[in-house]
Amino acid sequence: MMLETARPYIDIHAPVAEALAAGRPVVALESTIITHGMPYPDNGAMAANVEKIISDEGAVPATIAVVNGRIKIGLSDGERESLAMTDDAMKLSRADFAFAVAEGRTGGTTVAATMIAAHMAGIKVFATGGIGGVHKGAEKSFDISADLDELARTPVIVVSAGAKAILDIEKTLEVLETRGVPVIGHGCETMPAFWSRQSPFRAPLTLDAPEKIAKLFKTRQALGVDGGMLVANPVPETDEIPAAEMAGYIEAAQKAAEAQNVTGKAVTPFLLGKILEITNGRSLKTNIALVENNARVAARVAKAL
Ligand code: PSU
Ligand code: MN
Repeated sequence: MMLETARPYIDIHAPVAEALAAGRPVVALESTIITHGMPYPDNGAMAANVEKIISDEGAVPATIAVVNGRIKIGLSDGERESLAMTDDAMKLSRADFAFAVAEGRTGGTTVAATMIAAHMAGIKVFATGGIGGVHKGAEKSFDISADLDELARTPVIVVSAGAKAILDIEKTLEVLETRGVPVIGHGCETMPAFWSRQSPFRAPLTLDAPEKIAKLFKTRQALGVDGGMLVANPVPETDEIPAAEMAGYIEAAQKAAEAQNVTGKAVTPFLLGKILEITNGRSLKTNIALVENNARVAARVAKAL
């Protein structure tokens, strides 16, 4: 499975290596959410908790990152905590993943880079918060996340809470359709919007059980239809911030980004930080709850595979 020439660059954490060798379920986790998505120490606590949820479900968690140029598939508690405290970590996507390896740098892997590394290691399921997508105003900025192209080409199931509501969800769904990515609402017919359970858009497909998601993945592979799948799993009701309320916070954050000329890969972290500030930390609580919820579903999908 693993490209022979990649092997010297990769460290697979022992419990993950054992599980993969024995064919037991493994769930990959991204690390940009740790390095750029949440403030310290909440980021470290979230990362530890999400790993625990996956273990409790009977799967093995593998948090993926690049540490001093080494591709890490699974981190020890110490490595994970130290990544959470690294304040100059890079944010790594397909474009700069190999740069960090070649230059011995440390970085959090986005959905795109985590999919690449998970696939290298033979991991098929990956839990995150929200994927990157088409930004509002993309017709001017051309800001479209590499996560969408990665979903089109790399055969990994990504369990998310939909696209972040700071994005243009409608355009994100259009690009995913064009690129041949199945978007599956988990138990919902409406596309969730990260902090909120509802967006104004229908989920293109709906499946209501992890077993069915696993079956779809296997069917695609059997048919030679390559690429990944996006599962959109709504945040639990008790933790959601309703879409109408979020809209105002998002607009304010967007205005601040424009006023401060924030562009490129700094946009997502800036908006997340701003929204956290505006909501007095409530958005962070929701973000943590939805990642935990996604980890649970991802572990069940991995078991069903
Ligand atoms: N979800 C979160 N927080 C984050 C991200 C997702 O709750 O920080 C990260 C993911 O790693 C995702 C990335 O892949 O943001 C997208 O960044 P961009 O739009 O620059 O591609
Ligand atoms: Mn971008």
